[in-house]
Amino acid sequence: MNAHTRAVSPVARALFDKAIAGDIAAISRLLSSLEADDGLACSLCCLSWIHRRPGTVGFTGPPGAGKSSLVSATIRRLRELGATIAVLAVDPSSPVSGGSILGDRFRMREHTLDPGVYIRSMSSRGASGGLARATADCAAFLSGIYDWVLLESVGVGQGEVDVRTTVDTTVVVLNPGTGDVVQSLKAGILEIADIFVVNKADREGAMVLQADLESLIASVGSRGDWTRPVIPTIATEGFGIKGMVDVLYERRMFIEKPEVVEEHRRTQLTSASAAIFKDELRSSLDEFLLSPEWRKLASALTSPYEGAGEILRWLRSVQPH
Ligand SMILES: Nc1nc2c(ncn2[C@@H]2O[C@H](COP(=O)(O)OP(=O)(O)OP(=O)(O)O)[C@@H](O)[C@H]2O)c(=O)[nH]1
Ligand SMILES: [Mg+2]
Repeated sequence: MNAHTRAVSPVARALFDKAIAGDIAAISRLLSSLEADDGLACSLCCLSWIHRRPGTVGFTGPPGAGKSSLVSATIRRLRELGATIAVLAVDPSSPVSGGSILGDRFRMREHTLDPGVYIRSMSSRGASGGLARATADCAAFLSGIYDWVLLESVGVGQGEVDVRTTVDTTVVVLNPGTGDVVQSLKAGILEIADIFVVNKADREGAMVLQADLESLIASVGSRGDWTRPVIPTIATEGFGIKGMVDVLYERRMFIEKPEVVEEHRRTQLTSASAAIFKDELRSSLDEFLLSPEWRKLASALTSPYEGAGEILRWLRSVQPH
């Protein structure tokens, strides 16, 4: 783990300085570096976390809920307000939503020539959750340059947990008439949402879903002083988007409050640190389990608990480099 405690390399520093000044080629190179987890990645990650601002917003929800349409409408509104935006479109690896990439590209097309909008696709392949670990670093980095960083995460399930730790604000997108409320409770969506959007409000049942969500939120109480709003939208027509963007600004002001900022930062650094540690631990363990030392130990084992004990002993004996 020595790579993660090493001082920032001068090469990384130079690249970072160029990127933070808005050099698009440097921005792309830097993001590729973070994504590839190459020799510069650790230094760049460190710099990115130092410069990050609380403008990262994740849109999550079931497949087809209208996340991409909402992101696109949000960009439009933020541009009207003069803000600059980076979009991290996480290419889903799951076969369920794999077909949506083309559609997403199409929905983003109107923004690709706008110099105030930077769009980058990232792959989520290989990550256990919906967002690759590098996404958190890339989002942190881009937040230092652009006023807002918008992410769309793949589907429901384990992915949401990642969204929570990657972004400052999580928007959960649901639709009427799909039994989403019960399902989302099961998937722990209530835990992760900062803002609920009832999209496709042109469909029947939108008001019922909104009322259900509001009573659900009231029953579990607010998180800190932030009361989670439920906003009806029709993303394809731009309905409700102005109000939703106003809430994004309110949320940002809330996170920037001195009494919240420290706690927020601590929570995010804790999750990001734990994610890195788990990754490192997993690869070290995999390596150990292939070693001659383990083969010898495994031959003498009488139970898996004994084996787990041996692994624990090995872990305690591992010294940081
Ligand atoms: N009627 C209606 N249709 C909508 C609305 N918002 C989005 N749609 C449509 O719903 C479909 C899915 O929208 P997307 O924005 O691709 O949804 P998504 O959540 O990004 O989908 P995945 O990325 O595949 O999970 C598209 O055909 C949209 O045109 C809405 O408010 N009302
Ligand atoms: Mg989409």
